[in-house]
Amino acid sequence: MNTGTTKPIDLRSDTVTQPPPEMRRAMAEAELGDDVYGEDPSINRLEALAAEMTGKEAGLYVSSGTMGNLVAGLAWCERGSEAIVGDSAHLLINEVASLAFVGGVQLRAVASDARGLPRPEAVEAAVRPTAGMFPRTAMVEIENTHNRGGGAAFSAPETRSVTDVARSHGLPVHMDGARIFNAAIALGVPAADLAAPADSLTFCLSKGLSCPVGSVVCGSAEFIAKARRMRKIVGGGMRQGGVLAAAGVWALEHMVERLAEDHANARRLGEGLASIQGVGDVTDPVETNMVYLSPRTMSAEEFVAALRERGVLCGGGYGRVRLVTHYGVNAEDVDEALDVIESVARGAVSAG
Ligand code: TLP
Repeated sequence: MNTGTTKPIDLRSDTVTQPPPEMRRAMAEAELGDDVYGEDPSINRLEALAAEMTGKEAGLYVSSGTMGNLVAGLAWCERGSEAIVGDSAHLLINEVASLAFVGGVQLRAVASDARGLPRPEAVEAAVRPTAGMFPRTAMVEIENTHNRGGGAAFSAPETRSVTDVARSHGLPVHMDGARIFNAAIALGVPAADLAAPADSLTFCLSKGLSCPVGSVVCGSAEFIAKARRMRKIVGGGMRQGGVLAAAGVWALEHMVERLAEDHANARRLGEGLASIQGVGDVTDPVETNMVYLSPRTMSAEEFVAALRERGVLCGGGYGRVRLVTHYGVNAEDVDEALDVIESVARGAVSAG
């Protein structure tokens, strides 16, 4: 039995990434002002760059992806209205019902395909009639890349199959594009092309782009002005937050292209897992930086615990183990993790 790795290999999430030294330097040297007065040059620069790269008019720096999706939802949806989401959306499952809690917005979950895209016919059927007794449908939400969908990267035509339905009812679309740059690199297109079918999007700086914190909401100038008020309501005024935003500027300039390495490492991991006899079902094809494994011989929780004991960290639940590649993991780490996984899988097979 493989007794473990020489150092912990953390495949739980790309949120565990540490800022590179040059990014820390950019943070230390950032020009600062009071963002609530609109005077922080580093935040203003980040917001302008984010808007340009996503093809939107304006941007808004927020502390997290959860805050970004919340303030966007609050800007689109009034209390007592309803937002349509796919039934495996991060917003529905992993954001502590924030829109319901803070905004009084009801989420209506609709069937999605295996990669997480809401089915257009399910979205069509979920739009409420305008009669007095119904909640008003106020927004449709989609996710790209899709976390529970195995890191699926949706092309603009795929996304449009859903957003066209929203548009035919005059509904705005918010895109949870936490990993939109992973999608753009995987598909070989600008992020702006993928964001185009949506009216607004949130993307994260503190995942594969390796910033310590932060996300940006992008959309029309009018929408961002509303979202800015909502950010203030939830206590998200940034003051001298430029010390953090400078990391985001540096990341957008230097960390986007390298996401291809994470994708290559994830493919290596997926192929390695698929070649381990009896380990279970593995994401195929691996589209971006995530690999899911449904272990055959033990529960996901047992699998995660057995790997953790041997220095490989990953996440697990609902019968699946998630492994995510990122800036802190290289090809040798992937190979070392595969050795550990093979040994755990072999141990379980011979014990069973
Ligand atoms: N996702 C985290 C966990 O919450 C599951 C992760 O490790 O993947 N949208 C998507 C698609 C996300 O994956 C996440 C974070 C968020 C939004 C929220 O971002 P944060 O954590 O910055 O609030």
